[in-house]
Amino acid sequence: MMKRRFSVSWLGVAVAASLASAGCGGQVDAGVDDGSNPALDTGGKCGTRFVPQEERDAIDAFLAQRASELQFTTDAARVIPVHFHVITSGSQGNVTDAQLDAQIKVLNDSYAGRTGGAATGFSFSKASTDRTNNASWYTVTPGTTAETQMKNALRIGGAGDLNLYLANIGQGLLGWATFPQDYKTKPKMDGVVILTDSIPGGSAAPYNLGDTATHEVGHWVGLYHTFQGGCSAKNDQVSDTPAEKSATFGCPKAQDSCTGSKYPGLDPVQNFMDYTDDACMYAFSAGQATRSASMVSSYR
Ligand SMILES: [Ca+2]
Ligand SMILES: [Zn+2]
Repeated sequence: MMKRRFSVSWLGVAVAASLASAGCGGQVDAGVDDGSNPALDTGGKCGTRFVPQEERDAIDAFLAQRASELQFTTDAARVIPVHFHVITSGSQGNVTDAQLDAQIKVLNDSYAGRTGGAATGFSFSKASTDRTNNASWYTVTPGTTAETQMKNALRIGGAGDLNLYLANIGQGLLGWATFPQDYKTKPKMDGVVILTDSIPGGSAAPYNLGDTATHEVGHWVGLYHTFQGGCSAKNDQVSDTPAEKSATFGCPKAQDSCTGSKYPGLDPVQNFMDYTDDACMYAFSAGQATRSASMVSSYR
């Protein structure tokens, strides 16, 4: 499918990147964290909610306390069972089992560091697949009745089970996810929703190599966007991902949006938690591996 693209301006600052999609509300993470733009409507490619700095700080305090109490180690392997929920509308969206297996392989290669990044302790195993013909769920978007109905009807397992919904998501979004800390209060809503055509063999080029799932599962294991917090000391709460001012699209060779001695390093545009093309994102950082292990150990 073609992704809609457009450019927007905010407070006179041109957001020059062509942004995939439109119509997203203030819940999505636009990468700007100065508190002045709760209704910023950039239309990111990811509809995962924006986690405010206070919540991020509280979580990190909890992780630090837990680490000191439990002598927490981050290298433990964890196999994550994946429950695929394929939403169809008549003959549309009915992807093959081989495509789902290919998506599992992308997740495993990405999280094992086989594509060039750091190895996390996570691997993924297809645990179940169900297929549901429902025209209104097929165009599900974040925060809707369709989302609640779909997840209440289909979700399987506990906090450590990854429920991966495939649908022809509306609003031009590629996907969205819930965070580990959200499970406790909304267990049925826990999971990841991705655009059907983003999986390997899908038609959502340049986002059809399976990295939408890699990115959204990154949120599900507790990672923020690399541009979370923009040019700030903590930005994405990961020390080895250089600060990045806003989401990067396309495939820039090198880019440095947060400059000066305060913000060393080039933008992590090759990181799975940015918005670049699938062919251009291939890495998690060691710090992200540590953070995600800590988050999953603490909350899942
Ligand atoms: Ca960082
Ligand atoms: Zn995202």
